[in-house]
Amino acid sequence: MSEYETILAERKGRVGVVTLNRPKALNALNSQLMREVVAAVEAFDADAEIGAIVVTGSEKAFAAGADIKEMQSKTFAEVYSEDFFSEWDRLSAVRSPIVAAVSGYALGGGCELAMMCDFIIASDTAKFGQPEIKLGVIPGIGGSQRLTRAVGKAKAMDLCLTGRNMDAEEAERAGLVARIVPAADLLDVALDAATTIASMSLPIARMAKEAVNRSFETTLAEGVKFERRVFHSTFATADQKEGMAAFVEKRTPKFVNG
Ligand code: CO8
Repeated sequence: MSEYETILAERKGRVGVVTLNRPKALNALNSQLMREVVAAVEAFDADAEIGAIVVTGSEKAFAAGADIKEMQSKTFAEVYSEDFFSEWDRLSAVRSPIVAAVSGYALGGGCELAMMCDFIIASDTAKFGQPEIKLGVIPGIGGSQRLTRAVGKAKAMDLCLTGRNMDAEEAERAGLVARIVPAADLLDVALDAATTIASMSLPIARMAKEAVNRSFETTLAEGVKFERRVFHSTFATADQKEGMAAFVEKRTPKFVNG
């Protein structure tokens, strides 16, 4: 897909891989990159052959934040009228599971982009932070909300108020990161995880994602009720019959995504 200039988008089997590609700016997230990431991820989401998506950057930087040079001279009226950065919200509406493979810097908008994905696999070199305060702004792509939900108030306040970074170990201990792997293995491990997800029934994987995400938006009792109704609805699919038959018959299931 050569229509993109700031990212690479390629298929690896049933996985769509989006690689941020502005190496000279450490993958800083300018408007063009934002539009291209959203377009590529949405295109993979709409593609029946794709069962999961990986978003990644370079070894040195997943993304060093929103593009400071692009933002520097904007006025309040401009950012307010454009609803600057609101396009990123479209990633939250993507139904396919998205894995973030993070190496090096994931700062500011970079950390926020990683948190918009469904889970983060980090290399042992990864560094996460919300350093916006050092620039005289605050997180603007959901960092103050998603980081707090991921790691709790104490650490979110620490990071947002001091602007310090946390390394991969600290991020994993705090619950931001699902797994840490050696930098050289990062993409392989992320692709492996995404390929495993893509081998499941696509609608059932989407239901699992929807159910987990619901926990952030509702009470426990309502969330459990929602989960149970979705669980019940899995029994209307051929893939539930196939998955359980395959277990009983001691064979690998052949899901039909229906
Ligand atoms: N924006 C633009 N350019 C950047 C950015 C960035 N976020 N980060 C790095 N670059 C550029 C540098 O300017 C430099 O370009 P040049 O060679 O032309 O000078 C190039 O990338 C390489 O960077 P460094 O030379 O600085 O590389 P180092 O290895 O020395 O340092 C760091 C790496 C520590 C990551 C450093 O680059 C850095 O601190 N970057 C900025 C990190 C940051 O503050 N990120 C938060 C940005 S703000 C944000 O994300 C959300 C704002 C929300 C606003 C909401 C509005 C509605």
